[in-house]
Amino acid sequence: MSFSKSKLLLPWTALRCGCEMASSIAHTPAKIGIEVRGVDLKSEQSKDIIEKIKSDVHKHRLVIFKDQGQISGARHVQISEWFGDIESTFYKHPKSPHPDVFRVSNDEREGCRNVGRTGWHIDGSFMMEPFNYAIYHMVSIPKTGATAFIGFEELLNSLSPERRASWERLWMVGNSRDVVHPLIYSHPVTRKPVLCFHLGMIGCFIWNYGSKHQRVTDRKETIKILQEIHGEIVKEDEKLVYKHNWEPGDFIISDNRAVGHEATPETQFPVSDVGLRVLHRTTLAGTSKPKK
Ligand SMILES: O=C(O)CCC(=O)C(=O)O
Ligand SMILES: [Fe+2]
Repeated sequence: MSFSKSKLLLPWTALRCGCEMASSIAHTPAKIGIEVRGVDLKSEQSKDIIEKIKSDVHKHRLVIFKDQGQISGARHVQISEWFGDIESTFYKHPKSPHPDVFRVSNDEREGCRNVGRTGWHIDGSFMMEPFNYAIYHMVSIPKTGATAFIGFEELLNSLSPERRASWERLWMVGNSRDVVHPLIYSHPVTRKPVLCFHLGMIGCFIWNYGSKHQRVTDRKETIKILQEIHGEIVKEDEKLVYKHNWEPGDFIISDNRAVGHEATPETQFPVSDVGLRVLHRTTLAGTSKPKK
């Protein structure tokens, strides 16, 4: 995988305030996310660096820190707290290093299996206030087992005007709780249009929610719309998709509301074939209900 150098080298270097470690930033191929080298998240960071990281997370949607070695559960939680309050809704696996760290694996003795495998999603789409950020660190790297991401800006820009107009009229209803969210809404920080969905956890859609033309989709139409969304994400040989192939020491901060993601099938390949996969993840409590 090759990365083109971006022109963003300077701010990071400058913010290091003369530190001997060279920082560099490069864009990922699908143009979502940046790779950052030369920042050691294990050590304390200045307020300026933390603010720079936060603004880059909103600007680039994924900030991929390279060469971080093994970050402990406690440190993962500390870094996460830069972004707000952690909210942990998941099953606590006995091997989790911290109660606020979700441990995902291809071996059920090591972590929760089949996470993120039921469809493209944002984390917490079924909550009143979906998670603001998701923060990932792979602590045991398998030979294969990428996490796939899609930038919502790119996805929305790629739609035909007709499709965009029809999605603007859709609201999603979660299948387990009575949560209704607009499929397309405005990101509260960047004000850019983004999507809210979980293709495996939507019970139905409502057309023109709240208007007198409101209509709930039946199962058949629901499936058709889910397939339509999936088809737009993976169209043209997945040209909009960024597949992150994990390398040792990767630590990713994502703007959960600005990107969709899915665990690829390879994430569940057996340990005997691909080696042990263990991913640590935290999620940051949402602070607003999606609204148009
Ligand atoms: O295992 C992965 O690559 C991602 C799983 C997922 O969707 C999540 O942790 O939120
Ligand atoms: Fe997820």
